[in-house]
Amino acid sequence: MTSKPPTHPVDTLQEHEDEVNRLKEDLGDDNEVNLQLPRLDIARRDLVKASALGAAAGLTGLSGCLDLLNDENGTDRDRTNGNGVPDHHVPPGELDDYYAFLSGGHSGDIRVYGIPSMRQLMRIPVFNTESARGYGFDDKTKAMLEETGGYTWGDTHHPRVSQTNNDYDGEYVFINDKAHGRMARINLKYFEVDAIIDIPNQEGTHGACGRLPDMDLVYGVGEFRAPVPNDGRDLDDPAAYASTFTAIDRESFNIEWQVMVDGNLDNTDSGKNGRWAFASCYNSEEGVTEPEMTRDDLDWVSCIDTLAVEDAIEAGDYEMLNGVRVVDGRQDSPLNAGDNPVVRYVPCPTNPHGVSVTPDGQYAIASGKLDPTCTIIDIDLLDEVDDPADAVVGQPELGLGPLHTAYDGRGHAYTTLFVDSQVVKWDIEAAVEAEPGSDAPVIEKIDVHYNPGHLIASESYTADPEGDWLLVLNKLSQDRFLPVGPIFPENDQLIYIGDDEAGMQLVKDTPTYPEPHDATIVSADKIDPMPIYDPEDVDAEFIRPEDAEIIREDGRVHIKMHSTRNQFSFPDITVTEGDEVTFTVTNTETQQDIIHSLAIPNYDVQLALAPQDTREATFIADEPGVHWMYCAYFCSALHLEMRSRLLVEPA
Ligand code: RUQ
Ligand code: CUA
Ligand code: CA
Repeated sequence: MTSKPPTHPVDTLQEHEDEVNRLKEDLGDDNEVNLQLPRLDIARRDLVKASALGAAAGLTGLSGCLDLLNDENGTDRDRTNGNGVPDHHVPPGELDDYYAFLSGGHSGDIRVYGIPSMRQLMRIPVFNTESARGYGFDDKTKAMLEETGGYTWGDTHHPRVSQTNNDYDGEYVFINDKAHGRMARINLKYFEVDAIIDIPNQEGTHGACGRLPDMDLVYGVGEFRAPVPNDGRDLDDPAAYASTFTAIDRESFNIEWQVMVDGNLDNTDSGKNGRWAFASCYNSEEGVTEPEMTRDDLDWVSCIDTLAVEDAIEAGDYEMLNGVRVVDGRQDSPLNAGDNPVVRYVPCPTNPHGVSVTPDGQYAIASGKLDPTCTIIDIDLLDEVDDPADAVVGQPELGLGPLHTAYDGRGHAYTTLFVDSQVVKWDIEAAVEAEPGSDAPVIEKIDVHYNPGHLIASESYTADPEGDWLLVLNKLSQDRFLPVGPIFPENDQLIYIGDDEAGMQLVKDTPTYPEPHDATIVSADKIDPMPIYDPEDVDAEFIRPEDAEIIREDGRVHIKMHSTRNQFSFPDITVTEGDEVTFTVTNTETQQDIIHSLAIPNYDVQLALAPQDTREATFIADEPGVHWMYCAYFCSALHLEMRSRLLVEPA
């Protein structure tokens, strides 16, 4: 029952003509429509017109054809106007060069932007519910949220796109939930969450990344120290708390192992060759109050030797806690005594925050936050030095409040300065050569508005960043936008970094709903989403028009139906008060972008159905009366008429 969307503009036009004619026939108009477009030689303008005509008649679906004619997609477009001035304009009808995936913070979602236009293309609900996409309203997504804690929100921070051979493979986005210690996986085939795991033995899953080069493991790190397991023991004994570093299998999404560490874990990144993972620790003091957590001049970066961890597991040197193999990586663990410690604690001033690995895999750079420096760790030295402090090979002074660092692939690092409200561009090798505390490696600084937390450059997390755009996620936006009350939008700013001579150029302010904490920018040609569903990928029964039926059995009613322009299978459905009602609904459309929904007022049901998708909703019919079920997606001229009655008879 799967049928592919039309792939040729002419076929699509023919289909439109036919459908317009059918519709006109239905309406008693017998003047034939002829869209009169020359075969194989279609001007784009005409296609757009034809699309508008189709839309007026309630028929759409030409966007795929426009793609065929728009060969400017991809990242080869010259983004300067010849004078080195960046051109971030993406005219109507043209597509962006990059996807950006931004976290939504305590909105619990992920936002998809086009770069460089900064247009918001989509929001992907993850830990929140979202009626527009029916997420958390159908049985499957409801159960997924229910089984991972039943919370209605989360705090997404660090979206990472899956990689193969140190390059984005466009398959998944992994995203943490700092609030509830969860990790989710978004499948980029459909731009929707396909797995969530509630991580045991870990509170406040903050940093996230995956083991490179192939992201066979996804890492989530625990920011909040707590008793392990957190079951009521050691309530007020902070010395007995711990943080864990968690490794999750990319495909099965089961937890492979955890490492218990001293201090806490904040942000994380992976070395490029799979062995080392890095996590910043701002609470080496193991305090529970701010004065305690900022007491010492030095904290550290926890460098986890993931191969040594796996050796320890192989040798049986682990404890089973809540069903997870936990390796002891604390400083006094016997596993850290020999030549092959599982965790090396590299000292770093003070309360470091972001940590990220350079594209060449040579250095892990931790941003000082309360110290004006970044700390550069030479990854190869971790294996060689006796004292982990000797792996530090540079400590440039950058400015006040360094938080996160991104890369352009030309040897430069870009670090946000939260307190200075600036981004600083600096030379990595120059910083390795310079004396610690020298500001000589600084190339330039640019003001941003205001207080930048996070930043990311195009393809910065790969071995080969593009080095053209830098996205800076600012916390404050006062005076940049029309006031909208005391809760301000935030301000995501786009900076062109593709011209080292001209320097960094701020090109765009973009108000953002609170509140992104990180992003990943991926070349558009590395992501290839499905235009419609493949029913093979949907684990619910596909209901063709002729399959429609209502099955009644012991107080249960199962309604199997389809939806298409402009009706559901049944004009009305009668059930009895108290029945357990299940709807299985397929959108049998084959044209892309024709989405229907099944909204059932008074029962809190709103299923969003893309073409060839099937969703299910189950509820107890406990409110007698007439309930008008309708399609909430404006799908055609007869969209308002696309409704039917749920009649609930009093018991
Ligand atoms: S981190 S505190 Cu997840 Cu810079 Cu936002
Ligand atoms: Cu289908 Cu509106
Ligand atoms: Ca500290």
